[in-house]
Amino acid sequence: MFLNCMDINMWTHHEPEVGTNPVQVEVGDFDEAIDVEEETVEDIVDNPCLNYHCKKGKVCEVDEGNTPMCVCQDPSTCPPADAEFEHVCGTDNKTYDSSCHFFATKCALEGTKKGHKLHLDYIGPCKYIETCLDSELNEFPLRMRDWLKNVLVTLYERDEDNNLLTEKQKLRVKKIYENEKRLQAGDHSLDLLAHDFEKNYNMYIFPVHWQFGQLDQHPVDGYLTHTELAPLRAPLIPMEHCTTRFFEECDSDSDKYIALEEWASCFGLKERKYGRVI
Ligand SMILES: [Ca+2]
Ligand SMILES: [Ca+2]
Repeated sequence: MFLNCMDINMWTHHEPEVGTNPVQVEVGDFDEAIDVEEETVEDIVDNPCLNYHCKKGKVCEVDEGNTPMCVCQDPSTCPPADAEFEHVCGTDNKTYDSSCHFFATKCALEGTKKGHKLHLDYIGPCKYIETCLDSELNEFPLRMRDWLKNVLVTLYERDEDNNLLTEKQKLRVKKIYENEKRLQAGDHSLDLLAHDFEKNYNMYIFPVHWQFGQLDQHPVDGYLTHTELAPLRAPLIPMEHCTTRFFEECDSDSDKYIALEEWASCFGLKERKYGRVI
């Protein structure tokens, strides 16, 4: 299956709001490695756990002194999954009922080598994923760039008062949207996509950078960790068998982080254009 068959609303089963940027919506689901500061709120007398935030896989409990603390959640307390799309596949190639079950299990393994290596791999039950051939890998950025551009244009069209984009972002997308030479969304041949990238190169720069900015949030440092990339990667893998290989190779220096420069270059952007658009 290819990206150009994908609709912007492919994630709507998680978020019914049409046109919402899937990436913004999903971030919270993958914050396994993001340590949220565990603050105590003094005013809450009755339930010290109210407003006490625990990271995914943990729940708040009070000790003998009525002090709240985060403990691993018992997977059996996770709400049962209503449908198959709530299942997730771990890097251990095991299907978990839901991301809640996954993170609770991961929490129980904290401090072990197994736990350290275990990540949420993709959304949906584990399945056989074809090997990505070199020729297919080369097509991936072509389709992904086109898709990112269409996602942005669709967000812009539907934005109105939703503020899905900042004013500055809207201005940038407006330029793409109003450009008559823009390749309209559709099922295009790879030749046409390649040709359009060459001809309308400037229209592709912002969507690629915008996506990076959407993901680079914890922290905002110009690098994507595995966890930061997850909101884009995890729903894509079951549909696009080159996803894993593409992002692995994006990390060209193999330091486990995708730097902005690495990101831009794996989408085919030329180096000298980087700084201008962020
Ligand atoms: Ca980051
Ligand atoms: Ca890297």
